[in-house]
Order: sequence, then C-alpha cells, then structure tokens
Amino acid sequence: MKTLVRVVGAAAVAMVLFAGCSSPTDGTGGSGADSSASSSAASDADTTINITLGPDGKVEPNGEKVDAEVGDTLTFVITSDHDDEVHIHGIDVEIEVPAGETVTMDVPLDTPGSFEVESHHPAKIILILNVR
Ligand SMILES: [Cu+2]
Repeated sequence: MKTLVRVVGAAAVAMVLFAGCSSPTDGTGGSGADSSASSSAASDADTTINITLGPDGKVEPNGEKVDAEVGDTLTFVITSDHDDEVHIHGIDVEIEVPAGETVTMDVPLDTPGSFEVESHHPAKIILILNVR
C-alpha cells in the first residue's frame, strides 16, 4: 500500500511538471492515441465563425453543425444588440459580448468531441462544434 501511494505521488508530480509547459487547463487525459496519422496539414486551419445575437432573441447561425479538427483555431466574431455571453460547452470558453459591440476571439481546439456553442440571454444553441 505505501509503495503504491509513493508511485502515484511521483506520477502526479510528473504530470504537473508536464502541464506547466503546455496548457494548464486541459486535464482531459488526452487518450487520442491515433492522432490521425498523416494529418495531411490541411493548409488553412483557421476558420472564422460569424455570430449575430438579436434582435428579439434570435441567434445566427441557429443550431448549425460545424466540423473542425483538433489543432484548428476558430476565430469567433460575435455581434450582439444586447449584453450577452457566448459559451462553448466542454471547452469552457465564455465570451462576453456587450450590447452593440463586436467581439473577436480565437479559440484553439485541442480536444476532440461535440460541443454546444450557446448564448445565455436567452439560452439558445448557436451551433454545434464537432471536433475530430
Ligand atoms: Cu452555457
């Protein structure tokens, strides 16, 4: 038992050190394993996603699916006619959008999965991000 505890402790230290030189916020344990072999470096990894919030609680886009790949960076350009937030579930990015302003934010994708992007006022699904 004591030996086991010591081993676990050492592993935890190693993970902290490793995390220190990459992203401190991922914590998903990666799995992945395959990392899609060749990856064929699909030229432009950057995609711009334009989002409009309002008027009358409408959102644009409105529930569309967006395919992306791990390693892509999505540039969100968000305009709202009211104070709102755009929340990317799973990635836990929350973008504050003040009334009448346009906010631009780059979101690097480092985790595969399906993530809902939603507004909060009102709560609507803007798009669904499928990251592979
Ligand atoms: Cu949310």
